Formats: sequence, C-alpha cells, structure tokens
Amino acid sequence: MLNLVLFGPPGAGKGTQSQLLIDKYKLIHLSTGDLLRNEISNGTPLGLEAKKIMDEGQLVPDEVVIGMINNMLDKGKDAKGFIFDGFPRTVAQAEALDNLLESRQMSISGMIALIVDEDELEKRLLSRGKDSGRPDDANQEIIRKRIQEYKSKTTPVANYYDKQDKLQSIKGVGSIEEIAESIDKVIASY
Ligand code: B4P
Repeated sequence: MLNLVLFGPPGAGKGTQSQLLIDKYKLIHLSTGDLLRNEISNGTPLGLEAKKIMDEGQLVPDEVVIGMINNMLDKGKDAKGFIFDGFPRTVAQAEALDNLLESRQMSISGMIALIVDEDELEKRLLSRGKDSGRPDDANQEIIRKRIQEYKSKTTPVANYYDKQDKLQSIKGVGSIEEIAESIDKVIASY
C-alpha cells in the first residue's frame, strides 16, 4: 500500500496535488478540511461546532478529526492506499494516526512537505477567497491566524515523521506540473 501524508501550510498546494495523485496512483483522498466542510454543508451538529472554529482560522479539536479519519479508514479497506491531506495537523493526531494504521497492519510510507513562503501563501489564499466562498480565505487577518496556527501546532508534525526517517521536503513554488513531478520522484524512491 502507498500511504502518503501531504504536508504544508495553508495554501501550499496539498489539495491541488492530491487531485493529481488520486488519479495517477488510484489512492483514496482523505482531506479533513473537505470532510469538515461536508459536515458544515450538511448542517450536522459536528459541522455547526466546526464552522465557528474554522471561520476563525483555528484548528478543530483533535478528537473530532481523529474520529472522522477512523471512520474513513474502515470504508477504504480494499484501497491501494490513502493520501492524507491536511491531516495530521498536530503531534497528537500523528500519534493517533500511527495507532489507527498499526491496528489495521498498515503504516505511513512517507510524508512529503511542500515548502512555500508566507507572502505566496497569502496571495494564493486571498485569490482563492475571491470565488471559493470560503470564509477562512476571505481576509488577511484570518489567513495570518491560520499560518500562525500552522507554525505553532503543525510544524512539530514534520519532526515527528523526520524522526521516523519518513520526511522529504520539496519546493512548492513553480507550476503545478513541476511540483507534481517532484512528488512523483519521491514516491518512486519508496
Ligand atoms: P484545509 O481544507 O486543509 O485547507 P488549507 O490548509 O487551506 O489547504 P488547501 O488544501 O485548501 O489549499 P491548497 O494548498 O490546495 O483546512 C481548512 C481548515 O479546516 C483549517 O484551517 C482547520 O480549521 C480545519 N482543519 C482541517 N484539517 C484539520 C485537522 N487535521 N485538525 C484540525 N483542524 C483541521 O490550495 C490553495 C490555493 O493555492 C488554491 O487556490 C490553488 O489553486 C492554489 N495553488 C495550488 N498550487 C499552486 C501553485 N503551484 N502555484 C500557484 N497557486 C497554486
């Protein structure tokens, strides 16, 4: 199985690259951001709770996203593998993911981190906000809050995988095709 963690700050291109990878490698895409937005559009109690937190640019509680991933892993038992996009975002989530996978005789093949500077991230997210309707992309203050959350809570996740010799970083600036090629090279090395 190919179980990939696509990592990077908000706007790094995780969602964009995931779309290419699911087609190419026939993987199941698990984006906690998409799963949460689904809950919001369906008006579920979980969605109502998550909306307030996401609109402020903060991370939703670990137990909420871990529960969602647990359910989704069961639905994809016969898959060729998974892309984890936007998850894990805290060390507690990374530990929980390792446990969830181990209990299913699975493991993470590797983490690919997309490196993009802050000015570029802000530019991309503000530009997406013009037509995405996503409240968390709508203004600079919220975007900066998300980047701040990433720096304080999410960057330690890269060290977590580095300690397991599973981290590889690539440049996330350039054309979408160029970045996809760099990702392919890393996958070929597994
Ligand atoms: P996410 O949905 O994961 O959103 P994101 O971090 O903004 O990444 P996204 O995938 O959307 O951006 P991408 O880089 O593809 O999270 C949203 C919120 O949900 C979080 O803030 C949090 O509140 C909550 N949440 C989600 N997961 C959670 C978890 N595990 N724990 C707790 N809370 C969680 O694309 C950005 C833009 O860049 C696009 O417009 C794209 O077209 C453009 N782009 C991509 N590649 C480009 C390139 N090479 N050049 C130029 N533009 C590019």
